[in-house]
Formats: sequence, structure tokens, C-alpha cells
Amino acid sequence: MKRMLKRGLVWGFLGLVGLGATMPSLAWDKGNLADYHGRRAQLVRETRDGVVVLFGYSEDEIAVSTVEFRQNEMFYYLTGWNQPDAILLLVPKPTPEPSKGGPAEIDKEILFIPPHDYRAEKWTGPKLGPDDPEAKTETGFPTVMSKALFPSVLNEALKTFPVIYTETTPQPESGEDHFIEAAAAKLKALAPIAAFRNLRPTLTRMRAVKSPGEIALMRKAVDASVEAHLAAMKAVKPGMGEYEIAALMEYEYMRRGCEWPSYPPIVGSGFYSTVLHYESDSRQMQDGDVVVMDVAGSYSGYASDITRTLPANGHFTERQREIYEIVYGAQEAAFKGAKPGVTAGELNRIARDFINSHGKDKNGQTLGQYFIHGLSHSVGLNVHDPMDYSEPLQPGMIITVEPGIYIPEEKIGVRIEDMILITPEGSELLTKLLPRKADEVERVMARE
Ligand SMILES: [Mn+2]
Repeated sequence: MKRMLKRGLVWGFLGLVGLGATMPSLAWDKGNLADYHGRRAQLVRETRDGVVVLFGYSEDEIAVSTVEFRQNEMFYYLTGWNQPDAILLLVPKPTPEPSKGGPAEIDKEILFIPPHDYRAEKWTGPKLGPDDPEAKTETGFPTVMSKALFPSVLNEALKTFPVIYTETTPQPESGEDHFIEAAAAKLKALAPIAAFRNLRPTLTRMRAVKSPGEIALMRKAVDASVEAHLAAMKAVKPGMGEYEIAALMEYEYMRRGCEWPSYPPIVGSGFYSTVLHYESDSRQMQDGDVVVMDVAGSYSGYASDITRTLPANGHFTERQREIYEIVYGAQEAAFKGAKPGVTAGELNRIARDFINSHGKDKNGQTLGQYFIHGLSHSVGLNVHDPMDYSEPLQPGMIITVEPGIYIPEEKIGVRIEDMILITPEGSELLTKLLPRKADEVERVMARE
């Protein structure tokens, strides 16, 4: 809300001075609130015999003094609710024989939110209260209640369904371990005899396949980040700081509506082109370096993930071009293999085989040993979105294809990372407007 208000003011002002007609509105886009209801209904059909409880993040769970509030992803996926301290409760309809009946239907879907705190709202801006007349239309929930009522409403529901589906394990790499533990402890104290089941596998399966609304938002994240890469290609030259390129790219995707980086920007030149998670971006790019730029922004919560590798002076050396073209060839081979029914692991093998059958290192060894990470991961609300990688790809999944070769002793690191949408026929390259071929990259850098 903090952010939306600020932006509303800025764009409102531009509108007054006459730019409004061409400027898109940059408020956070939740898409269609009915989509979130659809996910809640699907979740209840799958969980059947219990209630669903999820906690949103409170302001204490993230360092709000240094970063803006962002919601727990599973909670956001099911609610579209972006304010702190909320709780979700879903209750299925009681059926005479729940174990034998057809699909369970959703009975109650309740969003619990904190009551107004007008003193705090002087600092943080107006918030929605549970008793406000617009509470239902603004949240898309048929019932919005004060958080204070959660314990009694939960206990009433548990009389019919003594099972609680919630998150009992954290999302890997999320840093939310403590949050998950605390939420589980809170629930156990409220419902000491209820059985607990983990929602994560079901939600992981649901989140892996993107809805049309999610795909539309991800296209916006991708398009803004593609523009950032194009701007960087035109700007990079020897003597510039890596941080200048990172700052330029952040400016370019944020002015197109992205609200934050999808991950810390990586702009690594020379030896640092071979360091996968180089985040200091503190070096001056030198003539003869390659520069790996792994930088992208999120749009209304949806991430993107794009990497390009450039020659700092605008022209690849013969050896740099050789390595670049092997990485490019590996990516092309993986694109050709990407279609429903194939696993991400199979794509990884295709790319690795290509790299191992092309080129050599200084000792005459094959290059596969320098491809030190996986080829693909799912992207969504998280840049490493949850997905079961043993499952075959399906239409609606969005994954990266990012082969790389990193040879520290030659100070050459090359990664080309693009995003594809799996379609019924194969895949669509979402990042197709951003040049990938070595010649095209050189042409953009020459500003031709
Ligand atoms: Mn990636």
C-alpha cells in the first residue's frame, strides 16, 4: 500500500502535466480476484477432509525498515492480499460421507485482517479494516473478519473437520523457516488435538502451472527486463563500473512498472564473469573482458530471470566467441527439446551433451565440467518457483533455459538465460525480443 500510494501520486502528477495519456498505470496489478477464489476452491477439492489455514507475513517477519513489505507467496497465491498480519481459513462443505463423496466443495472462505489502527495509519497510509463496507469487493472474499475472531471460528470449524492443512515445511532458499515454525506453533496452541497435514506438495503442483492471468503479468516482467538488457547492451563500455550497469538496468525495468529486483543483480566482468552469485558489482569493466549480466525485475509480484553475456568493448575475441557459440548452441538444442512430456532433467542432459561434444579447454578436456549449475528452474512469484522437477513439463509452465560455461583460468564466463512458456505444441520463447546471437549482440552494442 505504501508503494501504491506513492506511485499513484507520482503518476497522478504526470497526468496533470499532460503525460498521463501515454503513461500506463503502474499500480500493483492483482489481476482478476475470481482467479484467487478458483485456486481456493481447487485446493479444497484436493484437501477434502480438513480445513485450510495459512498465515500471511507480519511486518516483523521482514525487515520493513529496509525493504518494503511483501507477502508470503503461498498466502498471496491464494488470496491476492498484500497487507501484513492476515490469516486465511477455508472450510469445505460437510457431506454425509466425506470419504466416499464426490469432490469437496468450498463452504467458508474467510480472510481475517487486523482492525483499524488509525494512529499507525497516519504513518503507513489508510488500510482496509474488516468492517469497512468495501471489504468484500476489495478482497474478493465473501467473508472478511477481524483477526481477533480467528481462534473461535477455527475451533468451531474443527468440530466438523479435525484436520488442518497448512504449510509445515518452508520453501527452499526462502529464509522462511522461522516463520513456518512459529506459525505451526501458533496453530498447535490454538488446536492441540487437530491433526496437521502439509499443503506444500499440493500448492507446489498448482503453482507450477501458470494461469492466463499469471502469464500476462510475467510477460510484463519479462518485457520490462528485456528493455533493461537492451539499454545495458547500448551502455556497456570499458571503464564503466559494473554497479553503473546494475543501476541503469534497475532504473529501466522499474520505470516500466517493476516494483523490485527479482534477485540481487549480478553484473560480473573479467574473472567475475565466472562467479555465479557475484553480487557486489563493484569492479570497473576492462577492455577485453566479457560481462555477465544476470538482472531482471518483478511485476506485481511475478519474477523474471534473464542473463546476457557481452564483450565489454563491443567485440568478442575469437576464444570468447567460440565459448559463446557453444553456450548458444546448447541453448538452441534445449529449446528444440522443450515440450510437454519431457522433464527438465532431460533438457539439462541435451544441453550438457552439446557442451561436452563441442570445444575443449586449455588442457584438451571437454567443457561439460565448466557447466556447473542446472539448466532450468521454474519462475513465478519466486524467481526459483516451487516445482517438482521429476514431473514432466506441461503447458502453462514457465521455466528458464540457461546453459553456461565458466572457465576461471581463462577469465571467461558465458551464460545465456531465457524464459520459455511450455505450450501444447512445444514452447514459446518469452524473451524473444532480446538478441541472443553473438553477432546480434555486437550489432546492438555498436548502436546500429
Ligand atoms: Mn536463473
